Amino acid sequence: MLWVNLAGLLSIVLIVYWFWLSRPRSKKVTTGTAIEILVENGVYTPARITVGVGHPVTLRFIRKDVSPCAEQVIFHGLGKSETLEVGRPNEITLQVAQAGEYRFTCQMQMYQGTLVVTP
Ligand SMILES: [Cu+2]
Repeated sequence: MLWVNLAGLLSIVLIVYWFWLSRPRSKKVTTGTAIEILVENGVYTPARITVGVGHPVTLRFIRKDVSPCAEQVIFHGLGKSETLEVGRPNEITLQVAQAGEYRFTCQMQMYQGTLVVTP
């Protein structure tokens, strides 16, 4: 009985670990072209995007996840958010004047991404 409980507990820990921590770590560097970001299964792909400071960048969100969880993307520290429609590309253009790392998430912070702005 104890082993069953331990096994159950371990699988919960593994699921939580997988869901929260083992996110794809792809990145992309651009100079002005649009970057396509897939919104599906609780992850943004790519979840890490690198841009140069002061360069305008267009993020094109393709939302495949119909759940309400995915419907908003919020750029923390940039004062920008957008409602994402299913079935059409959602483009957001950003131009960040200060280097640093800016998180972008859904409204519940289940979806997580990072915009890395390099000097
Ligand atoms: Cu969410």
